[in-house]
Amino acid sequence: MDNHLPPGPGSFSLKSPATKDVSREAPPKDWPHAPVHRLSEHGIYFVTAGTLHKQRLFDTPAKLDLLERMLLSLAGKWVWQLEAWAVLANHYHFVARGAPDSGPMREFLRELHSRSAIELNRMDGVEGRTVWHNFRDTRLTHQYSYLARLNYVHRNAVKHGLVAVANQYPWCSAAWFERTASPAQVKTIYRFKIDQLEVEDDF
Ligand code: NI
Repeated sequence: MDNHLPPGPGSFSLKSPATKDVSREAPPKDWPHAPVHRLSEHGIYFVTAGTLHKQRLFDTPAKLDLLERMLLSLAGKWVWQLEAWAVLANHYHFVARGAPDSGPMREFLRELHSRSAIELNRMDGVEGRTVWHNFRDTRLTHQYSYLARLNYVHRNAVKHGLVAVANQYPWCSAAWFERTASPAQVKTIYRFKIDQLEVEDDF
């Protein structure tokens, strides 16, 4: 036998290509349009929602990705333009601008909470676990309070001690804002004092 002969065509097989279950991946990141920074007659809302008992349920990058992407894509579906957002392990905040064809905020949040809970429970292999506790939405009617809350949300990861500089936190709007807004807008917003704001944020 000559061991140096190549193997016959029937003696080897190609590895089957790796299959990827895309249904298990978070939806693509659906970036909002550039921020506007004027009050809107259709309403601008500041929303905070927390998990039940403030449990840190979104405690991995994949779970934070899931929640952030669902927030961004459902905001698009319900026609709420996100201007600032921060997604953390046990709560989130956002500022969203309404338009004439925006759907009801409560319906948008209901769908976000129900779909994110189902998907998170599936990832964790648990059934029927309550994920969300409540939410608070405030309509912003004064320019100062609106702009200060934009800054508050962009920088929320810093407030919670997760990063030193807001744009280092991947699941918030800071890096997007710095990339999308004009340098003057960024400067103006980041200058707003936020330590005096009364925001429920003891998460
Ligand atoms: Ni917070």
